[in-house]
Amino acid sequence: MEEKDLEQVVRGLLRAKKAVAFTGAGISAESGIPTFRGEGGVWDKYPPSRFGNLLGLSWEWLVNPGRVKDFIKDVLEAFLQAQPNPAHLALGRLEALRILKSVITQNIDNLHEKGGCHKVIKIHGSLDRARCSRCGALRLMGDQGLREIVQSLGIRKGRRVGFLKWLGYLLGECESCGGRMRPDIVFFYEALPMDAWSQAMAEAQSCDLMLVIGTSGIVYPAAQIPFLAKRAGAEIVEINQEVSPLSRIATYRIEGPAGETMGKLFSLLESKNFREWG
Ligand code: BV8
Ligand code: ZN
Repeated sequence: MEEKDLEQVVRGLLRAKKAVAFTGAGISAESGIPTFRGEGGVWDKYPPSRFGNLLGLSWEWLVNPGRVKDFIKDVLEAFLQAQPNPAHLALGRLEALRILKSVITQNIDNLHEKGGCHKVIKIHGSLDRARCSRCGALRLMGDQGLREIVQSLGIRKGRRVGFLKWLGYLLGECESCGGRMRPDIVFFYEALPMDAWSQAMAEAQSCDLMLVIGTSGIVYPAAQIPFLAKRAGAEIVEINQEVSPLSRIATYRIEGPAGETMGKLFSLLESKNFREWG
């Protein structure tokens, strides 16, 4: 990671009227949440054809319920032990300085919020929320609620019911209409939540700098977001450990781990910021 690139990005951030961040699993990797692709990724152990969509999960549940429980337990335990890393904290500080106006994330963890960001647009949903399949009512489960689910995985003998019905037992009924609750996350082949998606597009089309951090830029429609920003004239700063399909539209590319890079970037900005503006 070249010092001069960092300087350029800091200048860009100080100049920007509206900086927005677009993040993927890579920003949470240093917090111990495995990414999806690449070495040791989630999809290595749990192929997305079976674990990334509801049909696949329902089939796996029929043939191998124990493996589905292991998948849910692994995902929940990684989520529960994770703490924000310097990248999440740097974004929280950039928001506090009113440089960063929002974070659009593909991640379903809550590390941006724990890192101090308030305007977090979660286009693939959130693991700590359940949603009613009938009326759409949301329920925040919090860490305690998720811990109880991990415990009940071990004791609840999943009667031979369908996967979604079993999930409904696990998550309890909707308080508003008694309907079946499901995780408020977007599986493959499911539509993204309209409100979050329209907010994300509006933010992308009105920013003049986008930090694109830790995403492989493979999953659509999410991967369109940086292209929308580019088309609207924004500078694109890609922070990633490797090249991605988004690299070709990057104004600046910083190759390195998000935590270390964003930590360095923020301390440079703080020194430059106060020096210039002090
Ligand atoms: C939809 C939630 C339609 C669940 C996720 C063929 C071509 C194009 C598209 C498609 C196609 N076939 C199907 C599709 C559509 C499909 C899709 O895009 N598939 C891809 C695989 C081709 N998309 C969908 O199905 C979407 N829905 O299209 O619906 C529709 C419309 C109307 C009505 C009905 C239906 C839904 C997509 C959402 C799926 N849900 N997750 C869960 O979490 O289990 S996707 C999953 O992958 C994650 O949520 C994540 O958002 C997404 C992308 O992954 P990344 O975040 O980028 O992570 P990844 O591991 O890939 O990469 C990590 C990156 O970080 C790497 O670049 C790595 O180098 C870097 N890195 C690692 N460590 C670090 C780091 N960088 C910095 N520092 C580090 N330390
Ligand atoms: Zn309901």
